[in-house]
Amino acid sequence: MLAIRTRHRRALALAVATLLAGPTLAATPATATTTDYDSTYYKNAVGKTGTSLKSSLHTITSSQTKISYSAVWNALMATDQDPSNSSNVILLYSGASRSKSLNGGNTGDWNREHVWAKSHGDFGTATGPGTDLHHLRPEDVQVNSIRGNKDFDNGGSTVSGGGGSLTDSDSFEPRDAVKGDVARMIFYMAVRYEGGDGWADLEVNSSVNNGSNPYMGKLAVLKAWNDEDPPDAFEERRNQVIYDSYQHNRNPFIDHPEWVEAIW
Ligand SMILES: [Ca+2]
Ligand SMILES: [Ca+2]
Ligand SMILES: [Ca+2]
Repeated sequence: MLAIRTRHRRALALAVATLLAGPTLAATPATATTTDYDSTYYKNAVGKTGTSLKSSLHTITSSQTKISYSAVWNALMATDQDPSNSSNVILLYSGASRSKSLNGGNTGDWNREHVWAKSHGDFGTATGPGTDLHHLRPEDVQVNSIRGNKDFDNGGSTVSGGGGSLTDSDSFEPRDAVKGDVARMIFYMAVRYEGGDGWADLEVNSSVNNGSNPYMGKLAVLKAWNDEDPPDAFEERRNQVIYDSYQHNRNPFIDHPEWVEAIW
């Protein structure tokens, strides 16, 4: 279903681009599509499903440059820059645009949110999963604190300053516009970290209250969010900046959201 919808979206974008460009440029899409990587970066994964696809994507994404936790500050200023104000970043859950210079730990500052809560697998902020930009986002200090290490699920009451996010005692539901972003970050972590590199094997499960176990829930909810909120230009640009300028690896589920269903 999603694959069909994604193809429709791309086909529509191409049709519009062709109309705008006129007949002389009809043979050349105006913008690159993520599928450009299928014959290169994803060459060994294309056509596979299930554990075979997961294994291929693990190998592909494990070839990466790792950065320090202190370097994450400047990286987030680039990856999450407000498209309409280059002095600001967009905060993940709240959706607010805030000055890059307000990075820190005080009220009104933004800090480095681990979307895969760092206590789930206890990886901390040493160079590794705790500094992997594919799941790190700028977030308001207080909203980040409210999310804490909760698993993801639907429901709860409104989070103050959370842009429409909801929470209850055991789970957090981000605003609609980033539900898919959150899901694809979680699925990236599950594929990237398989326990063979000195870190815990991170996996998605169907629970909340996962605590310090290396799991994140809930699988069915995250799958639905991936479907409801497909990748947009902000998320795709972010993936490209991480690939080009920092880690030189990609989040496969931003390029191929249908691979979520193919694996899980
Ligand atoms: Ca709950
Ligand atoms: Ca989104
Ligand atoms: Ca894993």
